[in-house]
Amino acid sequence: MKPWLAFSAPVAVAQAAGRAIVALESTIIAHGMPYPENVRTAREVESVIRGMGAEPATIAVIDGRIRIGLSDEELELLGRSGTALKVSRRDLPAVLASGGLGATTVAGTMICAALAGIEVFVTGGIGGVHRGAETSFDISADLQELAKTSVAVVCAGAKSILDIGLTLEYLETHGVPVLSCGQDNFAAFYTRDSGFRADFRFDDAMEQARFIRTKWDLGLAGGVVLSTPVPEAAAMPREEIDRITLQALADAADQGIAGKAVTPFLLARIKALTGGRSLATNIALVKHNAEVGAKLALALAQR
Ligand code: PSU
Ligand code: MN
Repeated sequence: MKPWLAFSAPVAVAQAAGRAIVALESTIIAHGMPYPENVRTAREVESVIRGMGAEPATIAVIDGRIRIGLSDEELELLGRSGTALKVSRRDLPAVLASGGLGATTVAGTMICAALAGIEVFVTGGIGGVHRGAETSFDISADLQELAKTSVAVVCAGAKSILDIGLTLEYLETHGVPVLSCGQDNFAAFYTRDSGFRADFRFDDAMEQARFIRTKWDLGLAGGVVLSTPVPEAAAMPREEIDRITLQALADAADQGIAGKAVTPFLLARIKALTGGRSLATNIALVKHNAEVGAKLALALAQR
């Protein structure tokens, strides 16, 4: 396995010292936000994690290796290339074998983090069961990855472009616990409350770590979702985001968008329809997730 993995020097040093490491995805950089906000946010999120005493490890595929930890230049490359492939479980062998540039999704990043021995991964929002999945069969590979790969995924819930109720049902079926930090309910990305309860609430990182360690000690392989809501001041008005979401979904249907293009299309449409305000919310919630994730990684490393 090791020939496929390449650790940056800071991540290698942190790992050798047994320090807390937090994985970060790169699809959010290459396909989730526009340049240059994407690169700036990626750097800021890394510095939030460093400031909390943990080591960030942004993950991508570059020149035929899975890179665990990127330099500023590599973040820049991913952020402005415009040609990075969106890499989920299905795509990983192809991008490695071809030597292309790959931005890992939640599923792709979980796989790479697990290979690298990293237990905590911070993202914005997880993929899920799309609205209308009963006819489109569009269910993100993120959910199957959560079912089998033992990484804790810290997020601000799932976007309302998805069917959040069905997403939670799917996770329950696959035995994936959904924890919430700071409130009882699962978060809805741009807004704090999805209207659905999380399975368990743990506000304290030591409690989260105890739950997660217990699951894995029992040999119950698979991920854990830790949802934390967007900070109040950065949340979007619910009615506005609901209206814009419906518009974006209608546009996707009109244009026949399908497969892996669906999520990036919807994210870009929402950003355009909110006049860029959704981007500010997105940036704020990722930084907040980074704080929560760093605390969790420190607690897991301490146990
Ligand atoms: N949701 C977001 N922002 C994102 C994504 C999802 O709010 O950037 C990205 C993540 O990388 C996630 C992927 O893993 O989209 C899911 O894509 P799909 O629905 O095609 O599985
Ligand atoms: Mn899909």
